[in-house]
Amino acid sequence: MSATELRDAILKHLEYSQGKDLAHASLYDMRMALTLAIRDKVIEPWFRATRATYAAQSKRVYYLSMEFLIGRLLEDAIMNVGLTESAREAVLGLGFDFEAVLNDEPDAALGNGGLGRLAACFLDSMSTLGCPAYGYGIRYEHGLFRQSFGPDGRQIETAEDWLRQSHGWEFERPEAAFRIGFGGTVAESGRSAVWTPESAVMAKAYDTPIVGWQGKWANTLRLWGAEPLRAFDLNAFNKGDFTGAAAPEALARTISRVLYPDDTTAQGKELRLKQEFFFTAASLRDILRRFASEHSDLSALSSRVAIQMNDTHPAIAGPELVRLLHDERGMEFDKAVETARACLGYTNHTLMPEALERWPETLMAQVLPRHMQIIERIDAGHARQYPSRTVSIVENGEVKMGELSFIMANKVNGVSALHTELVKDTVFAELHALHPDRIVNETNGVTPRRWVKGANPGLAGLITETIGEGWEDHLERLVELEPAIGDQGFRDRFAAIKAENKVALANWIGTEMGIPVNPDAMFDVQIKRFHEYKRQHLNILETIALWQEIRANPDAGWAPRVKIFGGKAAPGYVMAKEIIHLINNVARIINADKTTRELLTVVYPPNYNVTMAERLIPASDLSEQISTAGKEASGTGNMKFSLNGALTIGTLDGANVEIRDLVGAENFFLFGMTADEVVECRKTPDHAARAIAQSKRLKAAIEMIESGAFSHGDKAMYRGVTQNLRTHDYFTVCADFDSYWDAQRRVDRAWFQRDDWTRIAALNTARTGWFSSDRTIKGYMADIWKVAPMI
Ligand code: AZC
Repeated sequence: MSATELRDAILKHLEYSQGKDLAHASLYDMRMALTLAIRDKVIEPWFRATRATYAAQSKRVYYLSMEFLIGRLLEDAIMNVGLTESAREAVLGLGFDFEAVLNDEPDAALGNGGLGRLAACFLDSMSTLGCPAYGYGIRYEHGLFRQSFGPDGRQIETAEDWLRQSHGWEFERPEAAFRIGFGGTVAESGRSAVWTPESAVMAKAYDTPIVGWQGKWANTLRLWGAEPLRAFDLNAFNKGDFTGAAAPEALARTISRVLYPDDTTAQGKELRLKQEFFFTAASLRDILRRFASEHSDLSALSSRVAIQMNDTHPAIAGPELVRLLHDERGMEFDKAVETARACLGYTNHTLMPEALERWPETLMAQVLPRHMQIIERIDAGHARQYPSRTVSIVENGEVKMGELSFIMANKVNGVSALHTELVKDTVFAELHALHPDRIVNETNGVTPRRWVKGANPGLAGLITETIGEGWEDHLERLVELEPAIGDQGFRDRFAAIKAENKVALANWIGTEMGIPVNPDAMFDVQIKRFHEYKRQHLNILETIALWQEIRANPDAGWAPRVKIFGGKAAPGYVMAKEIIHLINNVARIINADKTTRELLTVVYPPNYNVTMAERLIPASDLSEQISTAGKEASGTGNMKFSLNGALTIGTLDGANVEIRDLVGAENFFLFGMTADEVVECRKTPDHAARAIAQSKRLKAAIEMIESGAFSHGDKAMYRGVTQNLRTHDYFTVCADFDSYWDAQRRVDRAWFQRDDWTRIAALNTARTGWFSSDRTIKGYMADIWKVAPMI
C-alpha cells in the first residue's frame, strides 16, 4: 500500500468513522483513523487464517491467561504489515506529527509484569509462526494502576483508564456471550449432577486481531467483559431508588473492572476467584462450541484442542472441563478427566510459596460448589492410582491450585533451565517422581519485532545492512553479525547508535523529570516490578556506598553513571513501597550534591510500563539482573537488554544462566551466591549481621540511612528496610553485597575500555538471537501442544 493509498484510507475513516473533516480533526481523531485504516489491512490475513484453520480442521491452541500486557498496538501492527514508511509519509502529509499520533495511544496495561508480557510476546510469535491460536483473557476496564510519586517520594496509585476513549482495535461480539454462574446448589441426578447457580453474569466477547510479522497470519485475542443478565431494575428506578436500580449492573461489571495489582501474593479474595472462573468458564464454552461445529466425537477433543494455563490463574479449567464433559455431555467421569488432561498444559512462573494460589475449601464450596466436589473426586482418583503419595490437592482446608494444575495437565513447564530443575526438585518434587515425563522446560523468549525492530530502529537498520533482511523472524541469524564485530567501522556504528538512543533518552528525562543527565555517562538500568527478591535495595545500597566513596576519593577513576530505576510495587506490599520511597529520597540527596554530579545521578521516572521499557532498553549500557539466586524464574527483561547491546551484571538465576552461557562468561559480570549457596547461607541465623560486620561499605551505607540522611533527619523512617536487613534478610542482600560491589568495580574498569565495551555489547546482540519468543513457541508447539505451523 502506497502512502497515497493509505492517506486516502485515513481520510475515509476520518470522515466516515470519526465524523470529522481534516480541518477539524484532533490528534485522537487522526490516531483513530490511522488505527482503523491499519486494522482494515489486518482483516484480510485474519479471515484467511481463520478460513485456513477451519478448512484444515487444524488443532488450535488456546492460551488462557489472566494477563496480557500488550502495551500499545498501533506501531507494532504498522510494522508487521510493512507500512511504517507509508504511514509516516501519509500522516505527515496530512499535517500531523507521526510520533505524536503513535504516542496518543494509551498503553494497555492488562497485566502486572513478566507473566503478562510473556503472554503478549507469545501472541505475536504464534501469529508470526502461523500457529492457529486464540488468546483468552479478561477485558479489564482498568488495567494496572497508574503510579506517581508524592512530594515526599512515596508511591501513589490512581486508577488507569485505557478504555476511556474507544478502543480502536477491538470488535465487540454480542453473539458470543455465555452465562456464567456462581454459588447455588448441586442436585445429584443419576450418575452425574445438576448445578443450579445462585447468581450469574454474562461474559461477552471482544476480539482483537493480532497480526504476525509481514502480515502472513493473524490470530485472535478474545477478551471477556462481564455484563449483568438484566441491565437495569426499572421497578426500583420508578420507585425513586436510583442507586438500587443500577445495582445489578454495578455488581456484574465488578468482575471485569480491575486487574489485581499483586503479582506475587495470592490473596484468596472471592472476587479474584470469580474473575478466574469467569474467564476460564467462558473460554471453555467457546472452545467446546467451536469444536462441536466441526466434530461430534468428544473423545477426540485433544486431537483438536490444546489449552495452555498461564500459571494457576486458569487452573479451574481442569474441573470445569470435567464438569462440562461429564455433567453436561454425559461422558463417564474418569474418561472426562482423561480427556481434559489430554488437552491441558500448565506453565509455572514462580517458586515463591506465597504466589502459589490456594483457596479456602469453604470459599471454593460456596462460590463453585460443583467444582469443589469434582476436585475432591479428582484428588481421590489420583490417591487411588498412587497410594504412596503424600501430597494432595485438598489439604488443611485449602485447595492447592498448583497441585490441581499439575495433576490435570499432561505437560507442566518451567520457564528457564534452572527454574525447571528447581520445579522438579522443590515445589513439585513428589508429583514429579510420580509423573517423571510431565515436566518439561521451555525457556522464555521475547518478540524481536517489538523489542528490537520497533524499539531500536537504528540497531535494526545496522543489522539489516550487515546480514541482510529476514532476521526478524529468524533471530538465530544474528550470529552472522559476529564476523563484522571485528571491524572498527562496524563497532563505531554500533556505538553511535547506542549513543543516539542515549541522547534521546537523556532529552526525555530532561523534559519529563527536569533532571539533566549526561548522555556520555554509563546508563545503568534496573526496570521491573518491585520485590524484595529482585533486590532493588541491593542496588540502592551500592549507590549510597558509591556516592560516599566518590566523595571521599573523587579521583579514583569512577565511571560516570546514571542509575535508572523503573517499576511499580503492589499497593499492599509495604516493604517494596518503602524501598521505592528510599530510592526517591536517595536520588533527591545525591542529585543535589554538586561535587559528585559529574559522576553519579539517580533517576526514577514514575509509571514504568511497556512504552517506557521500549524507550529505556535501547539506551541502556548496563542491565541489572540481581535477584537472589533461585528466585527469579526466568526474567525476560534480561533478554531484551542483551539483544539491544547492554552488558549484564547479574546472579546465576533464571535465564541469566542461559544468557551467560551464550554470550560467554568473560562477557558477563557475575556476582553473588548460587541458589544452593543461598540455601546454605540461610542456615546461619545471623548471616546478615556477619556480612554487615565484614563490609565497612555496607555498614556505612546502612548506618547512613539510619542516621536520617535521606529522611530529613528522621531516623525511624526506613526502619522497616534496615531492621529487616540487619536481622532477617531472607533475600541475602547483605551476604551478596561485597561481591556485587566488586562486580560493579569490574564494570567501571570495563567501561573505560570503550571499544572493547562496544565489542562485548555487539556480541550480546549477536549471540542472544536464541531468546526470540519464536523459538520458545516452536518448543511449546512441538513438546506440549503437538500443533503444526500453518505457514
Ligand atoms: C514472572 C517471573 O517472576 C519471571 O521470572 C518470568 O520471566 C515471568 O513470570 C514469565 O515467565 N512471574 C510473574 O509475573 N507472576 C507470577 C505470579 O509468577
